[in-house]
Amino acid sequence: MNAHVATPTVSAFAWVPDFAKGQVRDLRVRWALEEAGLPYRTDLLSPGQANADYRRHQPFGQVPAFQDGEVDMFESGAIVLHIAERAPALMPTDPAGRARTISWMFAALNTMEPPIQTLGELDFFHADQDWAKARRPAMVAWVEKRAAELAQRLGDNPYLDSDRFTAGDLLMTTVLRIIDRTDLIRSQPRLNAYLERCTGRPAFQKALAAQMADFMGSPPPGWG
Ligand SMILES: N[C@@H](CCC(=O)N[C@@H](CS)C(=O)NCC(=O)O)C(=O)O
Repeated sequence: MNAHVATPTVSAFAWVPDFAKGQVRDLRVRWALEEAGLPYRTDLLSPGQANADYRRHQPFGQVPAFQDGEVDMFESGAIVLHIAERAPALMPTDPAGRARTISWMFAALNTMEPPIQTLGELDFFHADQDWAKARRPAMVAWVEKRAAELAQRLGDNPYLDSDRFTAGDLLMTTVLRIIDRTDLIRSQPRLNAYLERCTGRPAFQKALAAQMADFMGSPPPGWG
């Protein structure tokens, strides 16, 4: 990163319910910064603090938002791409390698995440409702199909781009973890080993510990 660029700031929540701890999407950005060896600071939002001022940075009131003195941006995938473009640890610099990395980043967010996130929402928020029970088998089948295809492509390679970890693995890992309470991913030996490999990286462990350590805020009324 250029010398003039300021210490990156990542927005995150000061408190979330237990099921979301370790899952909030600022984790992606923290992890990318750790892999890139870049120190950062966090801007912790209290519950309900996504006000008009914050929405100038994140129009939907979500986390993460990101500023580094050069850019002011939102969307975890876009932020990770911004970091990866400046960090060879996250993306090869040759055009073909860069294209492969970006393809996997979009595959994680645009092909794998929709069914996985939908299934996660069914299980986290609507599990007791009849419509969710009726919808779930089709979502499970969709996730299983994509997981099998991903495992097939991964083969015996350690990472999606063969033997090199990239921002594609970073995003894919965070997506696959969304449904870690099911065995849909972990029951695939290759995907289980892949997740263990990626989450075993020191940068991931550091990012996860930092997110957990930041959950110091008080729950909003009615949550605690
Ligand atoms: N596509 C966005 C999604 C961000 C997102 O869903 N953030 C969640 C936390 S993981 C959030 O802020 N939820 C609160 C809300 O949507 O109001 C991204 O990847 O940055």
